[in-house]
Amino acid sequence: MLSKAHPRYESLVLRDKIVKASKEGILADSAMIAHGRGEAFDYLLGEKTTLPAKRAMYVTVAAMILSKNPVISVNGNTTALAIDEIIEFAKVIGAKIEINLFYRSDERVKKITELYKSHGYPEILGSLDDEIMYINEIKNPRASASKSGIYSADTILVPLEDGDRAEILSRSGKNIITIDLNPLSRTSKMSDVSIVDNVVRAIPFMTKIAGDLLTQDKELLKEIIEDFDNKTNLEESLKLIKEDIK
Ligand code: PTJ
Repeated sequence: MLSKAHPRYESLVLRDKIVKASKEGILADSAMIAHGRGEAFDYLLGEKTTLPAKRAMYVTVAAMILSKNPVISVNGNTTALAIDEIIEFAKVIGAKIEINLFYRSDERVKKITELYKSHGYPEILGSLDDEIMYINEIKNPRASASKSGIYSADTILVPLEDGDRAEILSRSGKNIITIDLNPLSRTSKMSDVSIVDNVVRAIPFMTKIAGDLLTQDKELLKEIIEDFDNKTNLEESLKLIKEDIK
């Protein structure tokens, strides 16, 4: 039993979720390595949501509201860390959720599908019985996507993504938004909007923002998007890390 008095309580709770999900067969074998890398960057960011991250989240929510078919792509880690928060955000923002795994196996897809169902989300895409297509006609598991989800989406939120897939998606002409604690990752650099924050803080924060932005004029939402420059925003995140180290 973890003590709330422990100075690293919140971080330990996340580790606990990852360990549990790993034992249940939800995660990829290398999921803990990915989590550890995320932890290291979160530590350098002071384990808080920074101003550039908030800015990117306003842009994300505005873009998702204005999109015709926004989709949230989920993998093992995202599911283990924030399944309920993702379902809530998807419902508030009117997005679909699609399972998309880097290390895809029928067994993991089945388990993750069942998990979403048991958390009250039966309409999950990317399941074994879903119709799968190939983005840019690339016959490679990286490019596979649900016909009514990522394949036809105009905006895709891809938390904790790997660089290869972000690159394929980015070349498809869709709006690609990532949540990645590493501002130097290929995914962060390839995406149109990169939220440098922990997925467990970012998703609930965006649900809150959505409550506000859904009531706003569409022109204002367009302005929020037009004023944003991802490269400059990523540089600001890096600058914050450097200042923190000093
Ligand atoms: O479930 P699967 O099969 O799709 O596999 C998922 C992983 C994450 C194992 C796979 O996509 C992978 O290997 O990813 P990478 O290449 O290790 O990239 C993961 C990125 O997510 C890294 O840049 C980490 O810094 C970042 N990251 C890790 N934990 C978090 C995070 N970003 C935001 N929030 C986190 N909690």
